Amino acid sequence: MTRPTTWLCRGRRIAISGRPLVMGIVNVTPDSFSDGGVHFDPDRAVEHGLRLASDGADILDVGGESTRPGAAEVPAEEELRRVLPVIRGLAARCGIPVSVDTRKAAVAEGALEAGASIVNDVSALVHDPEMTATVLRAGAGVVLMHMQGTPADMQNAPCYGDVVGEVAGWLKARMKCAVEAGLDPETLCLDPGIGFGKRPEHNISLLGGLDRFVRLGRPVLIGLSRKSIVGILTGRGTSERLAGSLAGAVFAAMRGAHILRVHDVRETRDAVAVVSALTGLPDDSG
Ligand code: PT1
Repeated sequence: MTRPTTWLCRGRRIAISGRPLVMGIVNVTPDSFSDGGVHFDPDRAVEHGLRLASDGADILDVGGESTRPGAAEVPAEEELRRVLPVIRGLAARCGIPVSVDTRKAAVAEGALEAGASIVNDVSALVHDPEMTATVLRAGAGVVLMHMQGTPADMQNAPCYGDVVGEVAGWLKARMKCAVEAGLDPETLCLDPGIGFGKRPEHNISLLGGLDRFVRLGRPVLIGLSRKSIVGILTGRGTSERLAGSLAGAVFAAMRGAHILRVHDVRETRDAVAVVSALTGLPDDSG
């Protein structure tokens, strides 16, 4: 299987052949699991995003609805009110592609109009029947993520026979469905959804079996920054999970992950620079 070399996002080709890219998280929510409320004010959220860009982020992911376990759904109008000024500000000033983390077509539509070029949909175009048409019209890049259940109920009783096989099979089916609907396969990116309807052992299996996702032929995104899996393995609270998160990021990079979604951009860039040099992945930093 050839390694994909680009990710097509609204006519812009993001190079993904070398070191893993770092996607910086910009939460605009009062209740996010690790930094909720910190950047709830739009100006401060833009400032934070610009800081992540100068820290070396390759992509910024802006989200106005928390999808952590147990989180409640946010109405589209409220989600739009939160993310639009931030996406507008960042798209105009940050110089790197901006992604919107949403399951709603109306939010994606507004975000794309405001300058976003990627839709990160944790429901893989399932939640909103209008989402496929929205991303198709814009030619946006799309992250298809796997989740068992919904954020509200996903941790109740996650259950799999062969978690890696089931998640890979499901992502492959979602990819086929997207292409049949007219999306360019080159716009797609895949994500096994660490922490989304998974027990600790499921998350561990998914990371160990990451090559199965890489073999699907599209870029693979991994988000485990500060998540409870890191907390369980280290015994640390959300604010003390940097070292564990970096170890997970390095492991994912070594197993072929193309994009790492993280809170701590500067530290992850350093970790990725070292691991890339030692494993012979080209690194374009300098
Ligand atoms: C992710 C991701 C995301 N994660 C993509 N988008 C979150 N593509 C939001 C916990 O167990 O991995 N990939 N958007 C955040 N969601 C969670 C899930 C946060 C689980 C925390 C946990 O602590």
